[in-house]
Amino acid sequence: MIIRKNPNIRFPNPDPSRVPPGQFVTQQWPVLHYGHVPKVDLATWRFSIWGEVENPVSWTWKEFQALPRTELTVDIHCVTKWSKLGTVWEGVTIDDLLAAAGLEEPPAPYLMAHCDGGYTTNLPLEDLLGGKGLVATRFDGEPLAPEHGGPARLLVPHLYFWKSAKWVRRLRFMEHDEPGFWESLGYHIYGDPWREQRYDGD
Ligand SMILES: Nc1nc2c(c(=O)[nH]1)N[C@H]1C(S)=C(S)[C@@H](COP(=O)(O)O)O[C@H]1N2
Ligand SMILES: [Mo]
Repeated sequence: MIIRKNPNIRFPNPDPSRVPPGQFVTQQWPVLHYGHVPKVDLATWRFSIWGEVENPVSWTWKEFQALPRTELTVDIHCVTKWSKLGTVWEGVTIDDLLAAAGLEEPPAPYLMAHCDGGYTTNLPLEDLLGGKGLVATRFDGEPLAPEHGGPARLLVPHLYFWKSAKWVRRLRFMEHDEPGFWESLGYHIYGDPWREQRYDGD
């Protein structure tokens, strides 16, 4: 028997209404990132909200586990053209995070996600509210694997997957949009897969 690890295996009969233009469906889960998988020590791990907020807040791993948790089943779409349907995640919604931080009003319209290892990606806050964004710590009922961003990654499934920052540690609120890592290197500032916003100018 041949075990195929190739993410490019195509599955011919996905529901076409769930597959954005130019994407193919895979049942594999490719591991893609710039640089190395960081070593993360949960004893010193903190998750923080800072930037344009009155009172920056941070949670220890234990405190973070005590926040309200949400399960989300979603399709994910990578700009390298693979899509994976029906992925099951668990974590803390950005709504619940902001509420736990005592922020009743959205503090600023944009934010930058900062990760262990230095990766960044920018997002309008609007795209994370209303249950659309999660700080995910579990996948398929298991702790999120380090190569997929564990202990915690951002999950913003309606945008290309580079916006779903692995090893996320800080959300920095900003008055004005700024490009993150890939956005500074020619990728689209917003990244809507349904409008094929892959590169700057798309
Ligand atoms: N910290 C960090 N997060 C990251 C990246 C990265 O390089 N560093 N790459 C992004 C890109 S381009 C993709 S496609 C997805 C891949 O996630 P996966 O390895 O879980 O499939 O992670 C995103 N999040
Ligand atoms: Mo990507």
